[in-house]
Amino acid sequence: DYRPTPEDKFTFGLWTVGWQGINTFGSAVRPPLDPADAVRNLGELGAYGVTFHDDDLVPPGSDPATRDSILRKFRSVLEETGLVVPMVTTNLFSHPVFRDGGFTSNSREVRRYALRKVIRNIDLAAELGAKTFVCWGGQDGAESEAGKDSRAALDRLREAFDILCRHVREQGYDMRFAIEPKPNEPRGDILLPTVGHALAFISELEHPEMVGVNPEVGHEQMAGLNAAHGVAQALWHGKLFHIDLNSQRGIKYDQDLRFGAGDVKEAFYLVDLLEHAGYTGPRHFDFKPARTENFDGVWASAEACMRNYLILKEKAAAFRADPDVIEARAVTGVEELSRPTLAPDERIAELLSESLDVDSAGERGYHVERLDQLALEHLFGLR
Ligand code: 3MF
Ligand code: MG
Ligand code: MG
Ligand code: MG
Repeated sequence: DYRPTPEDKFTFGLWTVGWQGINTFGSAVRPPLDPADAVRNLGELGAYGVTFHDDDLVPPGSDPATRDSILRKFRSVLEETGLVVPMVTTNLFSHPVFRDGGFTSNSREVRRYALRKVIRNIDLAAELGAKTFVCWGGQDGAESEAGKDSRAALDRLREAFDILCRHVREQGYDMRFAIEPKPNEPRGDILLPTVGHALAFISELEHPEMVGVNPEVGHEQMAGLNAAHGVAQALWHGKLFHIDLNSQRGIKYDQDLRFGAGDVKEAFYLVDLLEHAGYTGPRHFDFKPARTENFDGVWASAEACMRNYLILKEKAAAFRADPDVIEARAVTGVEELSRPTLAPDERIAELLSESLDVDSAGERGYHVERLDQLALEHLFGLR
C-alpha cells in the first residue's frame, strides 16, 4: 500500500511543509508551523529525517538563551520521534544584507559575515550528526553584467569553499558539501546555473573530494534540461552527494511541485536511475505545498511525495523485469553500449584494418520507441 518506512530514507526540509505560501504577488495563506509539529507529523507519515536552514529553526537575531532553548526542544522531538538530521543547509538569501549575494557579494564585509554565519551553522550540523552540508547561493548572481565580475565572483566562491573545507578538516568533522545549482530566481542569472557548471567548478577546488552536488529536479528543468541526465552525470563523477526531489511543468518560475506531479515520465526514469545505480543517500523532498491547501493539504502532499516515489520505484522494477521489456532492450542495443569500443588488448592498427558497410549499418532501426511505449504502458497501469 506504498506506506513509507524510515528504511526508504525519505527526508523533508522544515521549509517545505512549513512554507506559508508567500509568493511574489500573494501574502501568507498558512500560519507559521512549529518545527516540533513538522517533525512529529513527518514521523507519523513514515519519514526518515528532517533538514533545515539555520534560520528555519533559530529565527535570525535570537539571543543565545533563546537559541539554546529552541535547540533543546528540537533535539527532544528528534529523540521522541526517532527522526534524524542527515543534512543541514544555510540561508544566505532572505536578509537584505544578502541582496547582492553571500559568498560573492561585492561587499567584502558581507562576504566575511556570510562565512561566519555558515561556519557556525556547520558546527551545529556536526553536533546534530549531519554528514552533508548543502549550499545554495540563491542571491549569488546578477541582473546585469555591469555590476558583477563573474570571474572574480568565481574566485570568491572558490575561496569560500576552500575555507569551509579547511574548517571541516581542522575540526575533524565527517562532513561533505553539496552545491545546489539553479539557473535563475531570485536573481536574473545565478552563478553555477546547472549541474554541469557546478561539477566543472568543483574540480578547481583545493579539496574537490569533499564537495559534490545536490541537484534539484525542477531547477534543471527550469533550464530546459533533462534532470535525469544531470543526475546521471553527477553519479558518473561520483558526485551525487544529495538530491532535491520535486517537480516542475516547463520552463517557468520555480514551481516546487510535489514529486511526480510535473513530468511523470522524467520522474519515472529518474527513480529508475537512482534505484538501478544503487544511490544510498536520502531521498530528500524540496517541494512547496500549493497555496490552495490548508494544513490537511500540506500533509497530504508530503505523503504523496513519498507515495509517488514508492509507486514509481515499483513501476521501474516491474518494467525491468517484464520479459517484453528485456527483449525490447536487447533490440535497442542499450546494453551493448556498456561494452568498451576497443578490446583491452586491441591495437589501433586492428581498428584501422576493419571496415563497415555504412549504408547497411545506416539502415538499422533501434526501436527505442517500442521500448519507451512499454514504459508508458507500465506507467498507465496497463502492464
Ligand atoms: C531554492 C531551493 C532552496 C534550497 C535550500 C537548500 C529554499 O530554490 O531549492 O530551498 O534547496 O536552500 O540548500
Ligand atoms: Mg525549486
Ligand atoms: Mg527551490
Ligand atoms: Mg532545493
